[in-house]
Amino acid sequence: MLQKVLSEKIPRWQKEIHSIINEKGDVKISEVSVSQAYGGMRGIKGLTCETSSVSPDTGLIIRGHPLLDITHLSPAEVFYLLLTGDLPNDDALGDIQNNFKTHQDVPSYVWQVLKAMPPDSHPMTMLTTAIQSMQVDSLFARKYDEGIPKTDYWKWTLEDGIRLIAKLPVIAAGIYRIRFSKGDRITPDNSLDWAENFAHMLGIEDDDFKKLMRLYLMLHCDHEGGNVSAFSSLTVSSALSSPYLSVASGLNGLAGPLHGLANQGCLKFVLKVRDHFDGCPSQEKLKQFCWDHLNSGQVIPGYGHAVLRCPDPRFIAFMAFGKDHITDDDIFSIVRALFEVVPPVLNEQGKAKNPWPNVDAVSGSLLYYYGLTEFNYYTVLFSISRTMGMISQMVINRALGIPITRPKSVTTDWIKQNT
Ligand code: CMX
Repeated sequence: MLQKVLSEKIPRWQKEIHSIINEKGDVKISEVSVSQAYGGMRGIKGLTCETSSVSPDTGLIIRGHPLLDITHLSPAEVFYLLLTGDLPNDDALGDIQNNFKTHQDVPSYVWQVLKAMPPDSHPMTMLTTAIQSMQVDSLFARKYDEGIPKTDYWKWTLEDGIRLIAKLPVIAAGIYRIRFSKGDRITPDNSLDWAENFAHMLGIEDDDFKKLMRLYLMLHCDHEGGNVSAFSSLTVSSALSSPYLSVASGLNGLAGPLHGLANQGCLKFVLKVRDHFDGCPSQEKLKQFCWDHLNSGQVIPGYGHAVLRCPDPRFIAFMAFGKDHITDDDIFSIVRALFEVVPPVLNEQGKAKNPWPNVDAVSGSLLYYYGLTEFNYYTVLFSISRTMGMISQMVINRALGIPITRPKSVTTDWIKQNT
């Protein structure tokens, strides 16, 4: 059904973009300064992304919907929204959910690969290795070799994408049970939806945790096109690498401590506070602790952002969940206290352009509360969700015929001679 809906929409999108390029192709939308060339290309408008945008003042907007207006959507609904721009009706939603169930079986070689890895492998390394190993089953790669026309690339990208997304909760839960010696893998329960099933396969049978998983796997789904994981995945995908290789590349970027791994770093920081003070300290003591941390040359994980200039709406949504469900918990109390203390400290320090919390400042504390205490696993959850955004962006870019990514670099000598 998704194929049919997209087959109707794509020609319209292609037509619109062709006429925009014809009419406005020479209009400048950005200029590049020397400091931007040396500064991670921050702020340069140099690519398009149809699935979502991030406004400095309000944060994530998915297909025109500000995030906080749509936190009730399930991950499957948000995947449909990312891809098509519309909310699914019951039939379309049922179709996606069926697809996720039909394709959830994980090939046995994936488990062999995972079990052969060193036992102390990082769960993110295990995840991207598992995903890469499935390249062998890529329909896109096979069809490409058979010589399908360019106009059909998106269809096989979508087919691979759905298969990958369907399997991810099973693979990720399997990684959790293997890596942390939790016993046998738990078989999926097909009466549950994609997110609830993930909670079940982890072995955490709490109804509120299942609710949290629906929210968690919805909130992390996408964050426009220029962040490290989206852009890495986009670049690799633009070479027509399969969705398996492209998603693995993006997730390897997400595994960096300044990006998705910050949720692990953040919980570690919170635990350090708890252990240091044997509980939640006063704001005055917490302030000093933050200053000591900054003065030792480290960043405060979970705070700051390259684009946002406000508290991240994903942070707000998780905080609301925590306030509704958690009472009397040191970890969550420290997270709340940090929200009071850190922004003024970062403002006083005067370096960070955005002193506000991002999603990673709170997400781990909720997982910890429900017993998911292995914090080096947290970015795996982020990855399951973010794969929906990467696949959606990939399908659309291939449908629109966006060519291979190739910005131009210059040498410092060139800058000296030409500026
Ligand atoms: N604590 C301390 N210093 C910080 C800071 C923080 N949380 N955030 C930014 N700064 C510092 C930067 O390190 C930089 O210092 P230098 O000039 O000494 O290099 C200075 O402030 C300016 O940085 P910026 O322009 O405000 O931020 P960037 O766009 O360069 O980087 C980010 C953004 C997220 C990498 C940065 O804020 C950071 O390191 N935050 C902590 C890690 C984190 O939470 N990452 C998760 C982001 C969300 C995600 O992708 O999942």
